[in-house]
Amino acid sequence: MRRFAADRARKLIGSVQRSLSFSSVVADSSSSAASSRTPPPVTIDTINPKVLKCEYAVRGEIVTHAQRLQEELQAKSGSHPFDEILYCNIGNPQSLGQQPITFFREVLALCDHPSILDRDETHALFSADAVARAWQILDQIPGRATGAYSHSQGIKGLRDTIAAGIADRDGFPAKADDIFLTDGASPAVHMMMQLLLRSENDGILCPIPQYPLYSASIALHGGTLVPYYLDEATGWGLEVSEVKKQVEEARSNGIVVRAIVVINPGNPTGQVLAEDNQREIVEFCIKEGLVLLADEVYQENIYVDDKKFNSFKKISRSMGYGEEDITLVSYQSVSKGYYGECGKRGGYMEVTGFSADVREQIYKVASVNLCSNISGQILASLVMNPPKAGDESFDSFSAEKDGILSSLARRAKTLEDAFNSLEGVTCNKAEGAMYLFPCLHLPRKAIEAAKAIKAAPDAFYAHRLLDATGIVVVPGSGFGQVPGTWHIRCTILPQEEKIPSIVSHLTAFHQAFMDEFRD
Ligand code: DCS
Repeated sequence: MRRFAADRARKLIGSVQRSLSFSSVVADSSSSAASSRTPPPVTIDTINPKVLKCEYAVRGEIVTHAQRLQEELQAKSGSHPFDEILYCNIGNPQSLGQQPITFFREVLALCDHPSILDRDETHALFSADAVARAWQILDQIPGRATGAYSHSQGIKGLRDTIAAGIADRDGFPAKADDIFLTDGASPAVHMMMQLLLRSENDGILCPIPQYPLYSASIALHGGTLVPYYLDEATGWGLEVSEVKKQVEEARSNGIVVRAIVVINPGNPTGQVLAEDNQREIVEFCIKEGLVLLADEVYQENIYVDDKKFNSFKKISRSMGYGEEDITLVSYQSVSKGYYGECGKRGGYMEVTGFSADVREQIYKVASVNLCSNISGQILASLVMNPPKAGDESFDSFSAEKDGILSSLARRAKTLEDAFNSLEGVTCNKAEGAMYLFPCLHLPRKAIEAAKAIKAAPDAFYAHRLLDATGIVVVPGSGFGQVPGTWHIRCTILPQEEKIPSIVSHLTAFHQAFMDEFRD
């Protein structure tokens, strides 16, 4: 991970130096220009070092390479041994053909163009409950102005709807005042890091492997990532004894551990936490005085019958703990679930257990960004309050939702089986979320070949896979992993009809790779 950053930084430095020497050649031919030339105001050496330190592998170097291959394919078909690039690097369902939920889009369209709400044709084209919902939402927006800035926490009526949806989900009350609507979950994560991290002596516990938004935002906000390792042997289990050990070690190194990130269901690891395990984590946070940052964006993505999503708020309240006992942030997003509306940028965080003066500061930070986009806000209210039995759209909505989720479950299982059938590959079940994270037991010669070109072995494998098949996956080194182990992350999102050909290409590639490097 670090080596790639350094390589990239060196490349950037190289290109800046090249452009500098070019300008000095030009300058040499015109001495008056040379004398007026001032050094560039920004160089790679003078930008914020926290920016240099920050990495985000999901859209990293391998994706840049894939985009280059795609351009080459477009310029000359047949230039590579595949017809298309399959982006399995990112959880972006609609980019791979997943269709949006009709009811959600109907409401969005009507809210954005309310002048059609009263037209006869509208009632023929849109479902009655979508029309009714659009009116209801517009009535909650001052002046029905969807193009106006809203309250910095988001439109109050939408937050009421979301709070009611959370209460329905959990069986415990939720308040609109606790909801901050954001442009996806990412800005909400940044906001909390900004609030918590005062210096590099402040640490945030993060699972390893983790979704690199966390390592990136901790780096950008100048804190320290305190890792706790998930146990691959027990299906990426979260052992509180491991977390405790890491907290103690961090504290002995002078780090003030402020919060723990728990991603449930897990990214990239796909595990769904058991209720008992969640109780232990809640107890641990209370005992150690940690903020619990619960990333619950995959709450609708569960693929196994024996596991169920439970929010940390529900777990802590059901243990009898109230706001005064535990400080909890829950993130939700419109990007995931069965809706997959990543590009609409909607989401929220529910913050509970902060004192009034700290809450004011969170509000102040939110207000600096004015507000999140209104379509994203509307969508967040829709995903937390979808059509109910008896509504006109209910049957078609349920068919769309169940169709997407059951297909994702089948794709997860087929790809899991495919990885497990490869020589030297073991893959835990994706109980939830959108990814598989198989472990590659690579031959010694492959590891040496990777080292010879200064690449991490899993990055080397991922590059070879891309060059041979057009399949883009992310090397495990982008998420963190136990040193000496190698993984790749592959989404389960390609459309179902493409899965058999992905499996056969993957299998053929892997066999050839193993044959090439067999010890
Ligand atoms: N939290 C987790 C666990 C995520 O996986 C993601 C996105 C986010 C937060 C932020 O998403 P939004 O800002 O869109 O709400 N997942 C990335 C990933 O791993 N692939 O695609 C994006």
